[in-house]
Amino acid sequence: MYVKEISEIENLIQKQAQWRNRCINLIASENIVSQRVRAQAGSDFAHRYAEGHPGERYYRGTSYIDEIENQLTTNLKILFACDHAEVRPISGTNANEAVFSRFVCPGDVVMVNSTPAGGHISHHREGSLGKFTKNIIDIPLTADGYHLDLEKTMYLIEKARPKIIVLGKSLFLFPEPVQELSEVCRQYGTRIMYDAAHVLGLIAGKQFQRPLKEGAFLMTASTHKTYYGSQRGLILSNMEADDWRKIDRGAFPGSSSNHHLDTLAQMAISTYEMMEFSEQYAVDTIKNAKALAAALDRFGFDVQAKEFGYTESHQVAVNVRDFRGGERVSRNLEINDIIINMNMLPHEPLKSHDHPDGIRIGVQEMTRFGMGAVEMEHIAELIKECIIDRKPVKEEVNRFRSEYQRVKYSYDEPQPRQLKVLDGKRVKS
Ligand code: DSN
Repeated sequence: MYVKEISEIENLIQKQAQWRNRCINLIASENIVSQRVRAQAGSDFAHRYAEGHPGERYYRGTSYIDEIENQLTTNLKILFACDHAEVRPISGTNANEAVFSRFVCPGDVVMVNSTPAGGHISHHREGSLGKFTKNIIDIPLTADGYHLDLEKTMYLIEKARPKIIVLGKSLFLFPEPVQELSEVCRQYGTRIMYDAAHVLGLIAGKQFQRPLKEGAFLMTASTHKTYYGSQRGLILSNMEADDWRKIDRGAFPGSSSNHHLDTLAQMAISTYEMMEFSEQYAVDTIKNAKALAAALDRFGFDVQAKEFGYTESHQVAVNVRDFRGGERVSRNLEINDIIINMNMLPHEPLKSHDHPDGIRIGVQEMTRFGMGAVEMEHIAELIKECIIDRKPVKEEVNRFRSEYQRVKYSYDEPQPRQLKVLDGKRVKS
């Protein structure tokens, strides 16, 4: 009865894959998984349940996922040098909710990055945090807007005694001063929560700050931005066992029931890829972001934080008010198969969220396809031609992108041909 409708959906799925494969994808919160990880999407685990912990499930039939989950947890503890890893949240927001639901009570003060400053929606009054307290205050920023004002923040911590300060954000150009705040936070009983969603892969690759080492009480994250895993969430920490039990209950039954076992198995594979390749990937990603920022600046764009070297992450922020704002610019780029998102910049009032001055660009996905500084220069040129010269660039975007199809930093790469022994002779396999 619905055969035609189903075909239409299948057709849309195919069209999406073909289209985004022709595009220069620069959304800072996305990435692609390797072929090897993708091949496991929709495995038998996609149909199963496994509430609880490996070996102590509420369901039978879980012995294989138990083994996978144990391996993943062990590997994450090694990769991030921490005592605890909670892998059951199915998204970054879900991970944040697991924390807020156990550590924030009505009336508690919590300090966060404001939305224009880049704070994630789950840290806010309208998002997950707002379900647990309304007493949410913004972290003060320095005049440039991209750094926390240390003196004012310390003063506020002393006066307001927040239960938690949430560092880490979605417009995330520079490391947060975790170490610098850790002493004053200890003194006033404030716990530092670090939302590493955007920079998890850079932390894994040891090219960004190490929040847990610097004094963060815990780190939450999603697993599919600079950490090129399946779409899930994580909580990592060195906290005491009593506190960790609260996180455990926050994750299940607090913020999830079943935890989507097929993407968990994919995440276990991605984590091995990260263990092997994240260092080089993080180095290349940050180098590319700096190269793209410098080229856009040279072509006449108002690239943010120039006096600080533009960026130390995978992101670049640009004020495009002179080109009719982020909404118009992102739309024009999309017509030309360059995909970015409009973004509020720190100087903007909250009400500008539908028509902000800014765009946010992330280079992590194109880096994964093997692009380097030369390619970043070409992407900047295409953006300039599209936005400043108002020329169509779609054809060149598609041609250029067709040259970058293989997912690097993974076991998808052609391996050196193995020599194997056959009948006493060494031959190529
Ligand atoms: N809102 C997403 C981002 O684009 O940064 C993260 O969840």
